[in-house]
Amino acid sequence: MIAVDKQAAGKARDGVGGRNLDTLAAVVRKAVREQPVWDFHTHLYPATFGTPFSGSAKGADPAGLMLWGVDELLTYHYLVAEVYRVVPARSLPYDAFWRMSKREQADHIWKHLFLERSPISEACRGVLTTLERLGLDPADRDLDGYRRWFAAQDPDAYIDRVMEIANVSRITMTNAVFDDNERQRWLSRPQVADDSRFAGVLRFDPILRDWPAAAKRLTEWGYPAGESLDVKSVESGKRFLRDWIDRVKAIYCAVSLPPEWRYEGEDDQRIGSQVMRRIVLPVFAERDLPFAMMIGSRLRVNPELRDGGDMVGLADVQSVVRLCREFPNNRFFCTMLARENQHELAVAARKFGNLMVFGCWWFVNNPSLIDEITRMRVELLGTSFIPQHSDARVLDQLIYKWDHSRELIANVLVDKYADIAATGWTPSEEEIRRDVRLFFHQNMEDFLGD
Ligand code: RAT
Ligand code: ZN
Repeated sequence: MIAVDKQAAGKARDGVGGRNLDTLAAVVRKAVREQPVWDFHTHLYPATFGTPFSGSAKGADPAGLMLWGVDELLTYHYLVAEVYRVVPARSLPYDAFWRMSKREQADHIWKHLFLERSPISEACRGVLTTLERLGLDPADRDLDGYRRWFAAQDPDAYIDRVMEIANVSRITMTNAVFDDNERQRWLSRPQVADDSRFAGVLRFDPILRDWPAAAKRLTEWGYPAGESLDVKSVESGKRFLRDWIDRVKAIYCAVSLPPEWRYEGEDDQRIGSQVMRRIVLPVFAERDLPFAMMIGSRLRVNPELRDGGDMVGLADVQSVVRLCREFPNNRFFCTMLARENQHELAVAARKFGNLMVFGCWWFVNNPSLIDEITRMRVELLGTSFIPQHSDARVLDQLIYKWDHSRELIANVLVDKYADIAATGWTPSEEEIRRDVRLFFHQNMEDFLGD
C-alpha cells in the first residue's frame, strides 16, 4: 500500500483534476504507463522449458514451450483462424497448412493478412505494435529483416528485454498437467521453473470437464481412480492435486470450463459437481489457494484449426454464485468469455467478497469490448477487480497486449476521475498511483494472500 502523506493529502484538496483535466489525463496515463504489471494469466514459460527457436543461443528444442520471435507472432492461433477467412480450406486444405514449416506458415499469413490487405484486426495490429516497440520499423514490411533481428537475440536475455519494454514485473504461467509434453518436463527436471520472473499455476481442465477420462490418466500415473467417486478415487484425486500443487509451486489453480458447465448446489449429484465438492474445493481450502475459473469456451467447433478452432458460448453466472455462497472458505477468481455474461458476473462480485473478477479474456480482449467492460466494472466495483491479463502465448505479445490495454484502462480512469473531480473530489497524484497499483498488482497479490 502506498502511503499518502500529509503533503499529498493537501495537494489532493486542490488536486490534479480540479483546474485542468489535461493535467489529470497526463498524470493518469503516466501512472498507468509506469506501474509494473503482475500478469495474472499467460501461457508463457522460461527458456528452461526449451524453445523451438533458439535465436543466437545453441540448441533449439522443436517441442519446447517457450515461444517467441516473429514467426511465432505471425502463427499465433488467432491469426491462423483469421487467415482461413481469406484463404479458405478449399484453397489451402488444413492438413497442407499444418504440414508447412513454421516459417512457411508465417510467410503465408504475412502475405495474406499483412500485404494483400491491411492488418487492421486487433491480432494483426498487435504484431505491428510489438515490432515497433522493439525498435523495428513496421513501415519496412521486411519480414526477412525482422527475422534477422530476432535471430540475433538470446532467448533468456530476451525475456528480460520484453518484460522491461512491457513493464511486466512477473509472469504467471499456465502449467497444464494433462499435457504430456509439459508434464514430462516437470517430472524429468523438478527445478525446471526455478525462475523468479515466473510463477506457477496448476491447470487441470480434464478433472472437471471429463472425470472418467481424467480418472484413467490418474490411474496410469499411480493415483488409482474409477469413473464413480468412491472413497479411493476421492483420495487419489486429492493426492494428485496436492502433489502437483507442490511440484509447480502453484500460486493458484485454474480450469477453463464450457458454456454448459453448471453447479446446481449441494444436491447436485452429477459427476463434475461431485468432483468439485469432494476433491477440488476441499484441497484448495486446505491449502488456502484460490481457484480460477475461466468459463465459456466451447472447444474445437472447428477441430481442423487446432487451437484456433475454439469459440465462445453463453455461460451460467448463477453456478458461480452458488459456489461462492456454498464455499465461503474458498476464494474464486473468475472470468467469462461471452460479452453477454460480463454484467451479471460483475453484479455477482458485488455480492461475494470471495469472488475476484479478472481480465477481458480472448474474444473480449478487443479494444471496443475492453473499454465497455472496464467502464462497467469500475462503475459497479470501483477499484476492486483485476482489469486485465495478457493471455500471451508468445513472449513478445506481452508488449502489445499490455500497451493496448494500458491505454484503454487509462482512458476509463481519466473519465472516472473527471466525474468525481466535478464534485470537488480531486484525486492527488499519489492517490491515482495507489489505485493504478491496485489494478495492476495489488488486487491480485491481496486476493492470493488472504
Ligand atoms: O486465449 C487463448 O489463447 C486461448 O487459446 C486459451 O489459451 C485460453 O486463454 C485458455 O487459457 O484456455
Ligand atoms: Zn489462456
